[in-house]
Amino acid sequence: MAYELYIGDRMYSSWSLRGWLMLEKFAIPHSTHLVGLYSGSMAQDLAHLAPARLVPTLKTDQGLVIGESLAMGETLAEHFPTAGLWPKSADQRATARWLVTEMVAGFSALRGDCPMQLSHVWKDFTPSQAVLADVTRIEVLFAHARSISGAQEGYLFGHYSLAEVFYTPVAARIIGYDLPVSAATRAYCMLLLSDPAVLKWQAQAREVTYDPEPYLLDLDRATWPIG
Ligand SMILES: N[C@@H](CCC(=O)N[C@@H](CS)C(=O)NCC(=O)O)C(=O)O
Repeated sequence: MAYELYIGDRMYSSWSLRGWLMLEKFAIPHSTHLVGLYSGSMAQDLAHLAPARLVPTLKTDQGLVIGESLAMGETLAEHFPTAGLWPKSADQRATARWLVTEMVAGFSALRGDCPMQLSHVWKDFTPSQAVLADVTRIEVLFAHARSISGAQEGYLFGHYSLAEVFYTPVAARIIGYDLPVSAATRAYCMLLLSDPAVLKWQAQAREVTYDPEPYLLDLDRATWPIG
């Protein structure tokens, strides 16, 4: 039995993207099941995995169901200890866990005001002070990670880890709403969003059309800057 991942709509489900990246980027064999997050059939589609009720949900190769993203990541790191989901160095691993857990528990203004979408860039979006504070905090955390790892550019801990998995949808929000960040943070966001796995996910996301479009804003759009 291979790992089975249940995901929601690729265009909008930031957590689903995380769940998929933690399998796809570490070459863990899996199959993917799309559930009807925006079509209304989600509860029915996930009923056989209860008490899991959100996407992503993972069913392991042993048939165990895990219904929270961080629990999925930690479990996969245990099952595949040489795959590099967490950094090897204990200090870097602790710091990566810090970044990931702060993301899982926080940035509520950014997450609430700037829902992930992978189709276009909203022009002239005016972020609230709370969103700006979240973005500043994210940049502080990135700088801290680099001070621990010594990685001046590229991946935060020198190689792709769960930190990149959890911050890829954050990068999509920063780019998709053209939020003000340093050149270094923008370059890091572009690196995450240029990943071939993310581009594959995005291409599949764009095969689906929505009417009405979720999270519509009364703003002009620019094209997504990658691809
Ligand atoms: N804490 C969960 C969050 C998952 C989550 O909120 N997923 C959203 C989609 S991105 C969802 O299933 N929403 C449906 C709902 O809230 O009913 C995790 O870490 O996996």
